[in-house]
Amino acid sequence: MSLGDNAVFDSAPLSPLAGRRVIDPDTYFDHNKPPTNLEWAHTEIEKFLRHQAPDQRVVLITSGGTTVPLENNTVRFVDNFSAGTRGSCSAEQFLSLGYAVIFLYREKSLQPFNRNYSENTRGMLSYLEETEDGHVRVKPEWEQKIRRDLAEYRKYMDGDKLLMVNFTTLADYLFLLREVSLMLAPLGSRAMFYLAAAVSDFFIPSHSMSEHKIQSGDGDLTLRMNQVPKFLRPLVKNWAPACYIVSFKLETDPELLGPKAKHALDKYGHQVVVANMLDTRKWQVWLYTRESTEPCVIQISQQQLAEGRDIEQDLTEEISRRHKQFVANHHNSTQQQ
Ligand code: PAZ
Repeated sequence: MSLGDNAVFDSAPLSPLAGRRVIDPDTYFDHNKPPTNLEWAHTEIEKFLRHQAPDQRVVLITSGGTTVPLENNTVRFVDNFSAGTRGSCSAEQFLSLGYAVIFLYREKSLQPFNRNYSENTRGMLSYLEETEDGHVRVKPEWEQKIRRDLAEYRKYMDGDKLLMVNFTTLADYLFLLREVSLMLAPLGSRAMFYLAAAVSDFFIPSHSMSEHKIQSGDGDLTLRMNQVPKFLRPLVKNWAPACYIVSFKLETDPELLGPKAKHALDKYGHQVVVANMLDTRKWQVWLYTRESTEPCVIQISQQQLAEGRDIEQDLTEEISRRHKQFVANHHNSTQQQ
């Protein structure tokens, strides 16, 4: 790795996979800085959970992509494609299904209800116009839609049904995920994790990064990145073992998607893997569970897609139905004890 004179090289043990370095999750937290909003998030989540009824189902939705900084004083970072459509749209659907939603999202990615005004190439000003008497107002053709979205947004925010917490880097995300998980764990089966964020698989540990902007004077830049520890394992086994956990798997090679989704289920033992392909993710997903050898396909037609139907409507209904069953099974098994 050539990251300038300040770079310190990571000394984590080499895994049996040649050239790959695997760090355990605890070591990760010991060597990276928590985000500045961690304490704020803790306080807000505590308040949010206190306001929920005892039988309220709560879902943590993660959304958007994590960044991986290349410098401690970050000028450059590695990013990914995720816009936050899946997460923000699913948040709206889960709210309408009666869930309380903690929305952990990448700063500046799509947010529930607001997403309708930032997804396209228009800027905010294109929704506004100046009246003859010099006031600014929403263009009449947008008024009904904006009124509806605003009313929904206010209803859920003011009613303590939607809490939004943002992250930017991989480290922000992982610290916040652990924090929320530990706080949701006491809810047991009533809490769901819906992990739709696109989380980087590789990173540069903080102590191995250049402190300042990498200089171009040394010629080509070679990056060597560590493998991010698999956080699904401690999430399922230690942080929130009684909760309902839905992870997502994205691939571009169709041959890999099914085997990798099944492998994740076997390895981590959680409830559902939602598998999707990069280029068809807006109209086709597969649900893998340990109860069935064949995945459940959720699909909408091209026409429905063109007419503005979101696949998340069907996806969240199916997940919610399965979660309800999980809660009921858990209830029955505790009654019998
Ligand atoms: O955010 P988006 O709507 O553009 O994309 C959603 C998605 C493809 C990131 C999500 O459905 C997903 O698969 N998340 C997990 C990605 C992964 O395998 O890490």
